[in-house]
Formats: sequence, C-alpha cells, structure tokens
Amino acid sequence: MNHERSEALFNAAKKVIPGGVNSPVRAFKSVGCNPVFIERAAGSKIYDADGNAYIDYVGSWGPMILGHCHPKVVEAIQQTAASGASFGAPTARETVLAELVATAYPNIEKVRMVSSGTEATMSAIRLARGFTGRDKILKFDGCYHGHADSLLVKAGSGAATFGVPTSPGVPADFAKYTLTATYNDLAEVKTLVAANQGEIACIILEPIAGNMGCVPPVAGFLEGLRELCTAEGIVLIIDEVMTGFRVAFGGAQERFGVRGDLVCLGKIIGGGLPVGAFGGKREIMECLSPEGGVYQAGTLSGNPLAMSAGIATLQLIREEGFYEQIEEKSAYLEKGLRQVAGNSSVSTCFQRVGGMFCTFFHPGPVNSFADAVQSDTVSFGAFFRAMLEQGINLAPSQFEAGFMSIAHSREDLDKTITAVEKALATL
Ligand code: KE4
Repeated sequence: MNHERSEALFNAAKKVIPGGVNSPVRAFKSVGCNPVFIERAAGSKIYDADGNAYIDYVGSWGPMILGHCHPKVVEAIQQTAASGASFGAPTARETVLAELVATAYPNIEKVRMVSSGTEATMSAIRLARGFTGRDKILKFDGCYHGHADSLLVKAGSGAATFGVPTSPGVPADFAKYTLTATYNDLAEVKTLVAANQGEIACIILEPIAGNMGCVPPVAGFLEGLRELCTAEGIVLIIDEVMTGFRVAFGGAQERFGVRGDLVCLGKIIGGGLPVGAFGGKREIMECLSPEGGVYQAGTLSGNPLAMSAGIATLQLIREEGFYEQIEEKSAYLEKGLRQVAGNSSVSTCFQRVGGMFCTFFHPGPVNSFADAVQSDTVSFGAFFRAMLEQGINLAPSQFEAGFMSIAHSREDLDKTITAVEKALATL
C-alpha cells in the first residue's frame, strides 16, 4: 500500500502536535510503523489520505457500533447544528438522553453528562469520596479509566500498599490513596479491604477489561465485589465507558446481572461525539452540585450536538434483534479466526464478550494484566502491520480490544479471516 500522503501529514503534525497525535495510542508506537491518517469513513470502512480502504475494527475505540456515518445519526447532528451548537444552558435533549440511559440501567436513578470518559470516572470517584467521607480508592492493574491523576497509579513496591504514579507529573501524594489489585483476584481485594478497613471510598473496575486486551470477569468475581462493597459501605463504581451499550443494551451489568452503585459511560452514548456520563443511586447523585456539595462542572456538558448523536444512536441500537446481529457477526468471526489459528504454529488465544474481542499472542487464557504482559508483542506488531497492509484496521496495541459494528458484512468477515490466515503465515 502507498502511504506517502499519510507520511507527509504525520511529519507536518509532529511539528505542532506532541507525537503528531491527540491521543497517544494513535501514534502506532507499539506496532512498529507510522500511523495512517484517515480522511473519511462509511459503514464498516475507513479510508486513509492515500485512498486506501480498511475494514475497521477500532470504530473510534468503540462508539461506532452502528458503523460510520449512519444516515440517521448524520441527519440528527446536521439538524441540531442548524439550530445551534451550544448554549451553556439546559436543553430538553439532555433529559431525553438521560431517560434513555436510565431505561438501560435500572440502577441509574440520576445521571450527569460530561464530555469524556475521563471526566466521568474522575467525577464519580470524587462523588464517592464526598459521599463516604473516605479518601482511598481501589483499582485493578490493567484497567484504564482515563487519565485523571489518581488513576495513573500502579502497585507500590514491597509491603507498601500505597500506589505509586505511572506517569511523571502525578505527585506521589496523589497516588498514595490509590490501592491496586489483580483483576479477577477477589481474595486479594478482600485482603486489601481488610487492611484498609473503613478507609476505602470506592472500588472502580471495568466489568469486562478492554484496556489490557479483552479479559472477561471470571465466575464470581463481579458478584464477590458487589457483596464486599455492600458489606463494607464501599461505593462500587462500574466503568462501562467501553462496555456500556456494547455487550448488551444494558452493558455488562445486564449481561452479568451485577449492579454498581455508580456507573460511568461514554463512547457509544455520544455516537462518535464527545460525551461521558456518570450516574447511579439517587442518595449518592444528590450529593453532586448544585444539589449537594461535591463540585463538578463542564462548559460543554450535555452539548446539543452530542446529545442528538447519542439519542439517535441509542434509539437505533435498542431496536429488536440489534444485539443478536452483533453476536452473530462476532461469533462468525470468532469461529473463523479459531479455525485459522488452529492451523497455525503461532501461539495465540482469542477472547471475546459480545461485540468486543482480541487475539492475544499468548497461549491463554489471559485473566489478568500479569498474564497479558506475557504476550509476544513483537509478533503482535508484525501481525498488525500485515493486517493493515491487507486493508484490515485493528487496534494498534496488544493491550486493546477490537469492536464489531452492525455494518460489518459477511464479506468483510470472510476477508478478515483470510487476512488473518495470511498474516499468521508471515510470522
Ligand atoms: P476518554 O477520556 O478517552 O473518553 O475515556 C477514558 C476511558 C475510561 N474508561 C474506559 C473503560 C476506557 O476504555 C476509556 C478510554 N478508552 C481508550 C481505548 N482503550 C480510549 C482510546 C484513547 O485513549 O485514545
């Protein structure tokens, strides 16, 4: 494939934008090639600046479950734009989207709109701390909840249960209130909670981890966390920014039947425009300004364009049979990929929940970040490049998930399966 124009655009971008990108993973740093610059998209395809077409499994990192440029979403955005992009005042659309979200999540009695997943999780944590009067939080290694300071933390060394920053610029003092545990290890969580009795405001997790590759919860893990949080007065924050409206209309909480005290959302509820949201129990949400003292605000929160795109998207994906189609397409892809992987000498394992999935270059199973980091990332990089050259756009990191859309055709899936067979043969 010719990538001349993308190369030129990347060189120009690097002169004025750090790394040439506005979000690090887009720079393709972990897959050993320069990024392609995208000019347009339609349905299951994206098209780069050199005119190359790709079957897209990134889907803007999850939002594009309807495929790109769905006519009803485009129309909703265009119509809204014609009557005003933003007012800084309440609009009826915000209530419409909030009510739609509440129909999907019975545990969301009130919800606040924000402009990103990071804002949603950062605000939910502050709210949990304000509601409980406690300072410590507990997250899981390999789970990503956006880039708020208290979340860029890893386990402290040795006996210290305090977290340490994973990024320069995060003061050690900010990190020390963040405890970290191994995903899917309920016993470790119980030990940490016992060692910090009455001091933990919340436990936050991805109900299906999608930021270490796709790692489902093991049986009993979510249920055990729910029980523990109820017993200890800890706010259970379920971060469904990625899984919300992805694996079911009611997300992972509908799928696994475990309900958080607070829920964070994003991606799909904005239909590709900047949106995040956090909501949950009335008694907690009413601690939020202006009703309560926990401050949170945002100039473009509830933005009319984003609300319209989200409403159009949710109204379409709640239609009868939508998730059955996503499941059918995803299961077909999985079956094909397992067949070609079975015929290859390369050690891989495929993990999937509904329309989110990934191929680990690892014998499997992968149940935690410690497992995931054992993957052969060099082979993944070569695989990624071989797939890109065949016109298949995968997530540019072993530690990300891929996403199915309703627009992916049987032809797209067959082409993907053939491309995987060829890519594995080059390794
Ligand atoms: P944003 O601030 O990027 O909108 O959302 C942060 C976030 C929160 N929670 C979960 C579970 C998430 O997956 C994310 C963001 N996801 C990544 C993809 N792994 C966004 C891609 C990027 O960082 O460019």
